[in-house]
Amino acid sequence: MDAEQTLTLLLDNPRLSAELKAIAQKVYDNQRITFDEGVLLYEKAELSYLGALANYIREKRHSNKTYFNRNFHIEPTNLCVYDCKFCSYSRLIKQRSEGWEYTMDEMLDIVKKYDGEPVTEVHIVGGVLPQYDVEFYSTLFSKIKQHRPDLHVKALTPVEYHYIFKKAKIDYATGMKLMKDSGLESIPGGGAEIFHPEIRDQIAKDKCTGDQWLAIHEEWHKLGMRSNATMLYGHIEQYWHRVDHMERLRTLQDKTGGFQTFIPLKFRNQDNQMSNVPESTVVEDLRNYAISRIYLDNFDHIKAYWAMISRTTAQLSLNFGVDDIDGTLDDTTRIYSMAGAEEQNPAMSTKQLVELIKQVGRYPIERDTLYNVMTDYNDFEFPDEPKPQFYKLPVIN
Ligand code: V47
Ligand code: SF4
Repeated sequence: MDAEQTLTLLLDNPRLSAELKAIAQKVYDNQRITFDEGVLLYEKAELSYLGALANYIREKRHSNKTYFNRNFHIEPTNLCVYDCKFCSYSRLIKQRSEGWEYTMDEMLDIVKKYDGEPVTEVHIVGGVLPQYDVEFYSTLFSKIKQHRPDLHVKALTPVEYHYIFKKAKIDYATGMKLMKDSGLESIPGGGAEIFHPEIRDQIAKDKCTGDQWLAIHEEWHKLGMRSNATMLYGHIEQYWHRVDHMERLRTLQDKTGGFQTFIPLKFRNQDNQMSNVPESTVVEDLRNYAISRIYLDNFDHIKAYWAMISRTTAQLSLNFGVDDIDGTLDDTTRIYSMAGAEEQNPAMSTKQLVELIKQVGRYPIERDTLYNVMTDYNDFEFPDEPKPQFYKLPVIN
């Protein structure tokens, strides 16, 4: 049965409540759901219902295609002037002796380590420290581009940009233009957390507000550039805060069209000041992916960060609206390993990721940052792939 037949069956189900049927009909008719309907989905919809709707949208947009990107990370430092309660980089958690603060040359050495490797993107993200200012980052970006012009620089979040522009006494528009001219090509989705001040003030008090986060992305989009958005869910927020978060993103996306991908980030409770807060269940994670896919009708992609949710949940997520999986290579992103990532060593080779996607009947597509297709792995044979071995089973009489 395909995704359309599944949704049609659901619409014909006499036991489905009128309100959930109305939402399913909207999805079938390609209509946008409202804020209240978003909350209703979180409060009342079962996983199988949500999966039917989200998978219908996913397959209409992307059929079986599942994207991934070969990138590597640079984390300039694991120390931070801010004190986000969920973060293991926070100044209250991290003792200076356990910290690192890379110099410009050390960061360039990391880039050089990947010379000759088939990576298309460097993702730069980490803590906020005073020495990493406008001049530092603009020089870093231009040096990376000088060294390797084909490497896409996806770097920093509005948290860093707000901090460094304020210090340099320049406005967001001037700052983002300067970053673009220095070699910045896109902005990752981090720093969004939960926009609503009722929650943000409790978990991420001093850093940029939700409005400032959105304003910086808006300036970036005005320059014709693309970015991502995240949502840190499953801690002290209520369902309506999640819908409010997505509503703000959907509204900005209507205005600019600059977002590419939405990445729900499951709150992990190790090694931070919120260890007493229980983590969401797998069922809740899948429901959240599905509702994101349904609500954000103007976002092309929903991405799962497999290192945080485990390989099996990542596979499952592909039936709940996700069409993109993050993370290949020997890319041990420490921000996650420290927060209690599902995988102790979150490293997966391209071959393993391709297999993970194929095992659940989807088509792996390697993309670049802007979703240009690099390699279609559907019929691809890895050169060093061992030939399948068949063993004769003993005949038991
Ligand atoms: O903003 C911090 C999150 C984010 C925890 O754009 C935590 O392609 C869970 O944004 N539990 C940074 N999450 C990472 C990020 C990202 C990741 C992958 C891809 C992209 C992209 C962006 O990490 C932070 C924060 O929301 N984070 N601590 C934690 N305990
Ligand atoms: Fe700093 Fe970002 Fe961690 Fe907040 S989430 S403490 S801003 S590294």
